[in-house]
Amino acid sequence: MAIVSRGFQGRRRPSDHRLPPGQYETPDFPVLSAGPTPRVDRDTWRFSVVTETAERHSWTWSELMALPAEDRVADLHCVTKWSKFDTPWRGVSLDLLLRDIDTEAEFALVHSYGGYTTNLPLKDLLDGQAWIAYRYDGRDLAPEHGGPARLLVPHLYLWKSAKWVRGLQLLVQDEPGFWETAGYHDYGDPWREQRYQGD
Ligand SMILES: Nc1nc2c(c(=O)[nH]1)N[C@H]1C(S)=C(S)[C@@H](COP(=O)(O)O)O[C@H]1N2
Ligand SMILES: [Mo]
Repeated sequence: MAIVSRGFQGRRRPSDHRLPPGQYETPDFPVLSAGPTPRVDRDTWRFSVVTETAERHSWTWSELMALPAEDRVADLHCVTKWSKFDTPWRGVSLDLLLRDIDTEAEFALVHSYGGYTTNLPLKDLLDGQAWIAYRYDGRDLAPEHGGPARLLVPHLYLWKSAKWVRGLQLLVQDEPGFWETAGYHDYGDPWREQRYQGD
């Protein structure tokens, strides 16, 4: 929307302006999972994108590892009000994974091993805004934080960053995921404090 600062995506906010409304900063990295941590074997792991015409594109773990990775330092904002600054990740950009996919879809429903889902506009996964992240702070991503791989989409509340990510379902019409069905906001912009439906 017409909020002037939204135009300056690449520019770091001054540190006193890095905390979205209603958030507090923590040095911890809390674990928030709606169920048990699924055990995901790299040998059988797949990341799949299924389009609205049921066209499927899949990557094995070794295919993902063969793609160029990006290092990205991000501030994380959880809807339970903690924010963590300067978290260092490595992953593959969704721009790369979605590059050759032919779609008219405007929405994505993200699916995880274990059954978790979350929805977001497809455009929020593009233009250097989202990664399939598999390393954190120089190490393989720990299972409790979503290893072997999770979605990282740091400009939205962290519930959109699906842990144990398994794939994307591309949709012409938006469909709510797990927390969105339970009353959380469809989009979840921390800077507009979009915590719940109607915010
Ligand atoms: N698969 C899956 N992904 C998930 C969740 C979950 O329960 N299952 N919780 C979400 C929520 S609410 C948050 S705040 C973050 C927490 O990530 P962390 O445990 O690495 O801090 O993961 C998000 N991704
Ligand atoms: Mo969360």
